[in-house]
Amino acid sequence: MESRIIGLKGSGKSTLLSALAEGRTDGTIATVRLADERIRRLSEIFKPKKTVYGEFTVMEAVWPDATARKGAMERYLDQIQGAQVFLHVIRAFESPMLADPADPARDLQELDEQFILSDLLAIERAFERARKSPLSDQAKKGLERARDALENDVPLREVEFPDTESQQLRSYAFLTGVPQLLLVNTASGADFQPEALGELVRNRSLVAFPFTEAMEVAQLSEEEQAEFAEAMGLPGPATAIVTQAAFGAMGMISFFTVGEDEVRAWPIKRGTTARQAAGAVHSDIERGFIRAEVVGYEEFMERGSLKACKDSGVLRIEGKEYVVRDGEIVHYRFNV
Ligand SMILES: Nc1nc2c(ncn2[C@@H]2O[C@H](COP(=O)(O)OP(=O)(O)OP(=O)(O)O)[C@@H](O)[C@H]2O)c(=O)[nH]1
Ligand SMILES: [Mg+2]
Repeated sequence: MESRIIGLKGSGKSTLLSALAEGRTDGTIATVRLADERIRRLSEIFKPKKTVYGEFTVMEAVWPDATARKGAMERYLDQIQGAQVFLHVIRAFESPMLADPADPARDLQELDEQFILSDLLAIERAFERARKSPLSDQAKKGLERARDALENDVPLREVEFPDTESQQLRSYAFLTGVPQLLLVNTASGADFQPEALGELVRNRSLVAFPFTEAMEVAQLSEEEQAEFAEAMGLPGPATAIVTQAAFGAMGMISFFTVGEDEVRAWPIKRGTTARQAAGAVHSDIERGFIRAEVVGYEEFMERGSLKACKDSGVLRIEGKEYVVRDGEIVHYRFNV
């Protein structure tokens, strides 16, 4: 999974990256583990040779300097292509390095407007090119629907396109189509009221905490992090808060495979069927799918072993169209 940290100059993007990376970063990019207490507990039960968490790639996209030469904004917009989720950083602390006082609403609005403009421009260019090589009807309809929304300040992630249109639009990789998580960087000890941003939040999840303190907590051992985060009044260690919220914003869930060799989390889109989900594990399992044996995480934890689940009848047999739910432990039967 790919994410990008976006946000205006000096908002705290690099600080967030180092808090998330817990020391494992080369400066602009880090691989961050998707915090999941359930995997840790399953691992305690199975004591597998290997425990695998979900992972995110997190990359900082550096906001262009006001003094940067022409084309800097275009390069910036290129840098953020390919992300499945944006971690949108908003400054709510007074910075000695910046002339402007903190104004989260102004900053949020500025970046949102940039994204809308960028998408409108892409649509305009698409219509221009269409004069030479015409667009399909579906593409044209999709682009018109997108333009109408954007002209009314509605980001494309809020627009429901018919399947035929959204397929046509995928190649444009519109910025406002990407889900966002709002991360407000507060001054330490300061409370942040999301109401301060009012309507601007739209339907995005929002988490507020002081990044500098989160970065300090991230230097500690795993055991100490939760304790210190609580003592400092943070909602939790940065990796836990941010990865879980980002995961939710993308509409992703996890299912688990368990055993003596490996306990592993598999991130999938909500709504994925058992057979499609098998493809995440191995294409052979998807192709040779026979059935899935499924038990919910809580049901499993109450019984403590797969055998006990089977004996008490909570281990279900599901077919290929079954929609996998968050936290389910899945064992595939397949033949190749
Ligand atoms: N007071 C305070 N200062 C912070 C906080 N977070 C970041 N800073 C400071 O603000 C400055 C900018 O932070 P960065 O993390 O480098 O911000 P950035 O968004 O990566 O900046 P650019 O990459 O230049 O756009 C640094 O001097 C930080 O120490 C915070 O929560 N409180
Ligand atoms: Mg930076």
